[in-house]
Amino acid sequence: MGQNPTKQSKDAVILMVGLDDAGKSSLLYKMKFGETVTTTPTIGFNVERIEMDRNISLMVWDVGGQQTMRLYWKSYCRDTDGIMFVVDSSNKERLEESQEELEYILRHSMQKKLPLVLLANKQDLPGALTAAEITREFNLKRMCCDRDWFVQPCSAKTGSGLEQGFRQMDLFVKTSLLNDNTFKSF
Ligand SMILES: Nc1nc2c(ncn2[C@@H]2O[C@H](COP(=O)(O)OP(=O)(O)OP(=O)(O)O)[C@@H](O)[C@H]2O)c(=O)[nH]1
Ligand SMILES: [Mg+2]
Repeated sequence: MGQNPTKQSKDAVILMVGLDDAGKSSLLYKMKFGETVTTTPTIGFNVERIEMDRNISLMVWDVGGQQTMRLYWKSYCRDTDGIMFVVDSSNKERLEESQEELEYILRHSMQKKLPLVLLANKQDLPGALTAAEITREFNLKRMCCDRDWFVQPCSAKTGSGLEQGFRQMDLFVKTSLLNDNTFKSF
C-alpha cells in the first residue's frame, strides 16, 4: 500500500564471526524472532535476513566459531559488505584469542576494507568488559584505522543493544554503497 511495487529492497551481505560460545547464533535469533533460543554449537553456518527498512535488508551469515570452522571464515569474505564480530565480554581468558582471530579476518578482507561492528555481547553477566575496555584491549583504533568501525555493547539474553548494532551496520553499508555509486535510491 502506497509503495512502488517495482522497487525491491536490496540485500547487503554481512559476515558474522567470533569465537565459539560468543553468542552469535543467540543474538541473530533474538534479533530476528525477538526470542531467546536454545542454541547448539554451529557446524557450518546459519543465514537469516534482517529487514532494516524498505530499501535494504541485511543477509546475515552466522558462521560457526569453533577452531576447525575458523579456517573457512575468510572464504565467506569474498562477497561481503560488512563484518560483525561477536565477543563474549565476560570471558577475559579468551580475549587475546578473540583479538587474534579478529585481526586475522580483517587482514583477509584487506582489499575491501569492510566496515566492522564489534558486538560486545553478554553485557548482562557480572564483570563484562565495557565497550571502551574492549576497544583498548583489542587496540581497535590501530587495527581499524583504515575502515569504518564501531563497538556496540549488547546482550543476546536481554536483547539490549542488538537493534543499535544492526542499525550501525546498516548505516555503514549504505554509506559505502553510496560512495561506490552502486546504489543511489536511498
Ligand atoms: N548470559 C548470556 N548468555 C549468552 C548470551 N549470548 C549467548 N549466551 C549463551 O552462550 C552460549 C553460546 O551461545 P551461541 O549463540 O550458541 O554461541 P555461538 O557464538 O553461536 O557459538 P558457535 O556456534 O559455536 O560459534 C549459549 O549457552 C547461550 O545461551 C548473552 O548475551 N548473555
Ligand atoms: Mg552458533
